[in-house]
Amino acid sequence: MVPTAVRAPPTRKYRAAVALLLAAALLLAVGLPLAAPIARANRVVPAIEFGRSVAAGPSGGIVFNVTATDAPAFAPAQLSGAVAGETVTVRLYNNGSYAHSFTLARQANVVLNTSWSPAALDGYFAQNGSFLNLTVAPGGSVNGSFVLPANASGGSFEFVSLVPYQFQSGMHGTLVVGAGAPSVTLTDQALASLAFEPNILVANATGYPETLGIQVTDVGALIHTWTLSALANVQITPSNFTTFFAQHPPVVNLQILNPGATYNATFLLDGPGVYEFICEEPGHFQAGMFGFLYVGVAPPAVAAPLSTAIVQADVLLLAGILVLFSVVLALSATFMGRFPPGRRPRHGS
Ligand SMILES: [Cu+2]
Repeated sequence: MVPTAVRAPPTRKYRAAVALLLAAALLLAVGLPLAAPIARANRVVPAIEFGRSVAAGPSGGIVFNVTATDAPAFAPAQLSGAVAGETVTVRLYNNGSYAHSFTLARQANVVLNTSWSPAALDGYFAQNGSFLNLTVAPGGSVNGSFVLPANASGGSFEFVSLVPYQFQSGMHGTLVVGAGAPSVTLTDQALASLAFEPNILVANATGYPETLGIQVTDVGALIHTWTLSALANVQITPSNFTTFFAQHPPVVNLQILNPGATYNATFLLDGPGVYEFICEEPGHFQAGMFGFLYVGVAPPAVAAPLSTAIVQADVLLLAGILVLFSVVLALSATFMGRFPPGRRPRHGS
């Protein structure tokens, strides 16, 4: 089967093949250099710094998110993780249709008697004072802070609702002050580029619940928050985080209000997993201000949803497909050229 005369193959297909090859070359020449900086910007910074027993500053401290319900009850009813000397902030949410109060006794290790009348309960607080006395309207939220005295270490402090008959019906809880400092204090930075660095934090917990510390320095010029999800292994998004945190109050919500300053918080996690943290300032999460805290589980080995390898592989794959098409076209053009042109189906001009 040696062809004696080969009919000239259709040049249109060769032209298409050459065009595809040029497109592939262009894609490689432009796409690969573009992919590198994109990937660099999205890389996960694996540098994790561990510190020990960082004292909470006056601007930091621990934040407890407490929901008052019409049960009536406090959720959670047990608050722990705070240490003596630190600033305690309570963010009180009311998801019911009655007013509630969060009134925290100053006396350690005193259990108030639920058979007391509302007047007797009021009388107790009038006499002994309270660390905090917040009242929250239906559907509302309110914040309050106080500093735990040094002698509070290891103590239990009861909090109640002073709205008549709510305490008597079970609306009370306990703030347990830890004896020590966090086992691990993680450090993070809020950057001017609207990112946290590192955005992967790792804590090797020894047992649960585990007390951890976070230290965030604002190295940019804007205000931020460092807001940590209370739920492990749940990914939150810029579109759902407001709803999510309304339903699941964050375990830490540091308000980073002074550029250049460092903020601390101590918090408690109930179990291992990956906890997402974000900045709640409008637009910041969307711009990339989020990260993940790995507690008792291994952090991603090579990580990054957009690594150099993945982006460049996309470019290479696309170029490869173009080359393949051009080869097929060229081959078919050569092959088809051996048949009378009349046999080829004709497509539009
Ligand atoms: Cu921010």
